Amino acid sequence: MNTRAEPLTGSRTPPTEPPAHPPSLQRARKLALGEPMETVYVVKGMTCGHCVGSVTQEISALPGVEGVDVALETGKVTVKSEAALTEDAVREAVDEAGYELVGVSE
Ligand SMILES: [Cu+2]
Repeated sequence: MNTRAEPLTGSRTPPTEPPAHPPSLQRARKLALGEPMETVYVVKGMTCGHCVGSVTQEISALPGVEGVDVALETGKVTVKSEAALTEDAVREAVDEAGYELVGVSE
């Protein structure tokens, strides 16, 4: 068998190159800083949305914190941060809000 996939006089596909994808600045920044961390803390004493707001505000003010999510029923506070936070720093923030940090949840 001597078949050619492309006829010699046929139309050739134009040489289009896929656009280069330079890594975005955001991605480069993420790589430099490492993966963001997520830690779940347990806070005692929160009873309503106002408590949640206070704790969220205080922890959000810590350097490197990217997000705070409070589950009022369980007292669990999920903190997203660029790097590991010290428990002391979080304890201080929770204390500042008027509540007690019980510890870190698994
Ligand atoms: Cu409250």
